Amino acid sequence: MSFSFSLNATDGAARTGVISTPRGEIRTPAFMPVGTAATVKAMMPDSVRQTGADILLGNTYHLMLRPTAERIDRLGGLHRFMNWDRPILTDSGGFQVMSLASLRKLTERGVTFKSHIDGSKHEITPERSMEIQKLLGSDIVMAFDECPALPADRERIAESMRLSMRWAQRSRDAFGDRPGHALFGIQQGGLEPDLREESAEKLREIGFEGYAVGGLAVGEGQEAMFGCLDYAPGQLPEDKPRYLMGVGKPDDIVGAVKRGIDMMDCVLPSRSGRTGQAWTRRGQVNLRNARHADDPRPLDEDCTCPACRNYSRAYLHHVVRSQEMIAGMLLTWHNLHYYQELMGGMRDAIADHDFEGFEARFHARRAEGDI
Ligand code: PRF
Ligand code: ZN
Repeated sequence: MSFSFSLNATDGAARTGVISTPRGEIRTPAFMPVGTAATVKAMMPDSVRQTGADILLGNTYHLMLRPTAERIDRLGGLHRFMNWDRPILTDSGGFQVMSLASLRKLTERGVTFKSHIDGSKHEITPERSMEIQKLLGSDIVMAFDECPALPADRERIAESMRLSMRWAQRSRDAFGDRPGHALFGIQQGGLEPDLREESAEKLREIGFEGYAVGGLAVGEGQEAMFGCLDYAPGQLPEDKPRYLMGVGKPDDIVGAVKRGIDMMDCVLPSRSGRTGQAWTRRGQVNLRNARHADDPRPLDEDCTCPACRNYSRAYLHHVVRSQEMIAGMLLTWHNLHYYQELMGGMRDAIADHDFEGFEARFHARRAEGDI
């Protein structure tokens, strides 16, 4: 069986469909929980699946440093290593080098850097990134790219985008022919429509199984991001999945799907769960807040996750304040469950040609606020 994408319905620019892979189907729009270090922190893989996730994201950068891609390969690949047998998408490393590593040096060849863990020296090139992602056994491999933080001047954005496009070609050449596995190209070009188009044209020319919109959610703000998403997805092939990297809050996700995005990932639901933050239909709730201390009600009475079915706000408040491990476990579960419900709601609304109604209800409930 090979890798394919089929669209089931569209509503305006919004789309719903299915990505088929030998490791299972991915319903789109899809949210990918982040499993950076071969674990979605505080969650067992079966629990992640129970929240409704079809696919996880892993990271080249972290895994190459620890425990190394070669060790994971010797142990049977990332799926077996972390006990997740469904699809895994891996990011290619460049973006994480730029945000986490020290002494970074960028050349035509690739990037050299010192590990944020032990200061050891490493290099990633497009060829090495493809090799690492193959050793991991990733189902969806990302091309190796580079992305400047915004705001940046146009010349810097153009140069960086053109370097990423040369790396995209080298990534395609090094990836080779791997039936059942996909390589996604990554569009760059900041907030400049003509640079985004130049990037998209180059990627279309090379040819990929899917296309990411990269270089957004890097400091430009939601309005500017939506401004770019008003045209960027439309510059990419209609018959291939479109992935918005590293986004975002629930309202970012709804706005991105409305503009034609099929896949997203973000650490927010898992990371904020570990700091006592919950996301619900009524917006963000901070369980550390003293107003929950005596509250016998569930976090969200409409939610069917274990945190909401079995525990009170008072209990969640207590374990957050006491820094008990179960606080991170329950809130991560709830947040991932909420995100997956949100995606399912959007898939159904698009199939029913009622995305507008969905969006209106989404914003109305948040406007009421937490009660
Ligand atoms: N490129 C890669 N990974 C990323 C990004 C990117 O531009 C972003 C930007 N939001 C997040 N993760 N390779
Ligand atoms: Zn819940």
